[in-house]
Amino acid sequence: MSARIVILTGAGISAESGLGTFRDEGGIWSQYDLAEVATPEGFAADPALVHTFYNARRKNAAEAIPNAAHAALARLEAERPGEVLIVTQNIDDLHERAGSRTVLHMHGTLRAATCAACGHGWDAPPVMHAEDACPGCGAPATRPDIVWFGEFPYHMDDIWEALRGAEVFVSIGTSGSVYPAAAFVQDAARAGALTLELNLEPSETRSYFTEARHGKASEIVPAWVD
Ligand code: BJW
Repeated sequence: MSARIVILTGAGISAESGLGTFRDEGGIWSQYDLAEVATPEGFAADPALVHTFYNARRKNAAEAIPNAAHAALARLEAERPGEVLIVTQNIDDLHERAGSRTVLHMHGTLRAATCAACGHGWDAPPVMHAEDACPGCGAPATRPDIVWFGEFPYHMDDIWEALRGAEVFVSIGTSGSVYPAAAFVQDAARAGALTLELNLEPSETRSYFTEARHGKASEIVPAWVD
């Protein structure tokens, strides 16, 4: 996959749409134990708890509305067809609902379900339960199609190929604390790309970027695009 501009987004781009970030004060990981809700071991131990967590997040995401930052990225792609790739760590669909077409969800999506027994995939209903049978093999092993800690993120070959060919790499609304996404800036820089961080505050990986602008995504992303 190739694109002149590769854009990595994280929870911060959806914060002003009302979806919580993970590591900010009062964030998701201050309310939930990530080992219980975002690991395969946590799911095996208490699938009902994990479904309750993601059912609530699916409902919040469905009610959220894309903000000016999502809209600006959709505009950028419309103005430069074929040149823009969004790689998102987010499991919401706000990029798509803002009009972005080329989006890779490296940590999965709330819109999909998968079977922990056979790997069959299907569209997630609004509410999922641990005892729901998989439409493929019939096992009561349905799970949200989300990449948890210790699992291999999706689309990695396409992402690494795009990073190798990118002229510009932009990271928006991510703390830079989860790998492999946190290393993308170094991958892109090694390939010769200009690198730009757009975030509320300097991220963990700030020192690897050639340029940074700090502020709310709804302000700094449109300012960069326009
Ligand atoms: C605003 C704003 C506004 C706020 N405007 N900005 C030791 C060392 C290195 C790595 C490891 C290690 N031990 C284990 C690992 C690997 C592990 C990892 O990285 N752990 C770290 C904690 C150290 N990673 C994995 O296990 C991954 N898989 C993997 O590595 O496979 C092997 C592999 C190796 C090599 C290559 C390829 C593969 C899988 C990671 C799965 C992450 N899953 C989660 C949960 C599931 C999805 C979900 O439920 O939503 O994904 S964790 C959570 O963190 C979620 C996010 O996508 C992810 C990143 O968070 P994000 O988006 O950065 O959010 P925050 O809250 O951290 O930051 C928000 C930022 O926005 C802040 O900076 C704010 O300032 C800013 N902000 N408001 C602009 N209005």
